[in-house]
Amino acid sequence: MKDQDYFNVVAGVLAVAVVVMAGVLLVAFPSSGGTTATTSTSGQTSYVNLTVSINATTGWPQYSPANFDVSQGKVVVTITDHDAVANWTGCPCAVKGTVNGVETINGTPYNTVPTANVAHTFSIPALGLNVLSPGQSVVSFTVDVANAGSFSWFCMSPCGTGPGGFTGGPMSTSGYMNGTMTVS
Ligand SMILES: [Cu+2]
Repeated sequence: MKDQDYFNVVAGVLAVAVVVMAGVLLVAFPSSGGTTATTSTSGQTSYVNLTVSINATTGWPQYSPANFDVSQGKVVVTITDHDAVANWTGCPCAVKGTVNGVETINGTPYNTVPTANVAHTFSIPALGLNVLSPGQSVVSFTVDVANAGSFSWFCMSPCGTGPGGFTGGPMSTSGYMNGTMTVS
């Protein structure tokens, strides 16, 4: 018998032995309750639906919900923006911090959003996230969140129309153009 043949025979015997041992172990230690695996939270995908609409009492644009919970992993966010079309010349309109660096607006992907209609942004500096939300549109993006924690988001667009001018009203009132995404 050549050395190579001998090696093949030994390898074959070992392979059979491993399979038999695995079977013995399965019989000896059946998993309790039929559960064979636990689900890792890092593999989950969370879905968040936000709307931007005009608050009937204050007349200010408002994200809803402003505060929400997600799981670690991929977070798919959809923003339905009912606010009016608004031009923001010179806006920081590059999409940042999303999966593939894109957001879709009414189904079309963008890396940079035209300034002609950017009513609001959804920005989380701690995650390097910047997403633009044009008025009268549906925006969607995915952000991969590796760590648990509380992440403050806010709108960078000067959309305030109340006391304090463009940085007042909804920009400076909790729950309108700012809030918290809690990741666990
Ligand atoms: Cu805004």
